[in-house]
This record gives sequence, structure tokens and C-alpha cells, in this order.
Amino acid sequence: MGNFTFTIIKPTAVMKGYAGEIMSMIYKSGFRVKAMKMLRLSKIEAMDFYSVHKERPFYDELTDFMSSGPIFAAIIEKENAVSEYRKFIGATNPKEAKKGTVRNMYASDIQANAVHGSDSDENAIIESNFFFSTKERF
Ligand code: FUP
Repeated sequence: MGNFTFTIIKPTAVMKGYAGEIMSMIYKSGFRVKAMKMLRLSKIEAMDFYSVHKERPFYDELTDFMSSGPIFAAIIEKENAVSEYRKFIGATNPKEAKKGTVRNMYASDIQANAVHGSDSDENAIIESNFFFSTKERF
């Protein structure tokens, strides 16, 4: 099991001013921040990042959404980070997300579901490399 994962605080959550509260929850759950930045993805970058979903019906809408405003991207560290973080953020669909999870508290709907969390150690590496150089990691 790896000790880091990659997360995004998505455009709607940033726009609504939830980024600080979400980061605070992340720290309080025992994650250490290894890297973090605020940026806006272009449509092309969002399509590249979500290319695993390119055959899905929601791909165009999802990549429009993910490029619609600034996001926070971060690499966070904890033992069993990928599974611990997915438990912490809750189900993809906020209607199914358990009480107290980030998506239960801050998601608007299944698309604007507040945060992204890598689904495997392999993807945590790929996604971290998409956003951060080695000089940006601590
Ligand atoms: P997750 O790993 O929890 O982010 O969920 P998925 O990999 O299944 O989905 C990736 C993203 O696609 C979700 F964050 C939101 C979006 N999505 C939709 O917009 N509509 C859907 O029906 C399912 C997912």
C-alpha cells in the first residue's frame, strides 16, 4: 500500500469558498500535504486528465466542468493514503456519501462532487506527475 494520494478540490467547491474548510478537514484527518497549488485547467488538459473516461456519456460535460474555474490540486500523505482518502471523501454520488464525509458536506451533485481522489496507487503516481514536478514536492 502506498503512502500518498492525489486530490483535487473541484471548481464549484472552490467557487463556493469551501477550499479552506476542506483542507482543514484533510489536515485534521491526519494527512500531510506534500504539494499543493491553485490553477485552472484548460479544456484540453481536463480531457487529458480524465482520458480514462473518454467513452463515458458524461465525458464532455465533466471536462467542461473541470475547466470552468480554478481548482486546488494537492498530493497528500498518510499510511494507506488511497483507501483512507476515498473513505474520507465518501461515495462519488453525494446522495450515497456517508454523513461527515467531504462529499456529504460539500458536494452539489454527482458531477460537482467537491473533490477528486485517486482510485489506486498507480493512478496516484500518474495524477501527481500530471500536476507536480519533483521541485514542487516536500
Ligand atoms: P470517483 O473516482 O469517485 O471520482 O468517481 P468516478 O471515477 O466514477 O468518476 C469520475 C468523475 O466523473 C466523478 F468525479 C464525477 C464524474 N461523473 C459524472 O459526472 N457523472 C457520472 O454519472 C459519474 C461520474
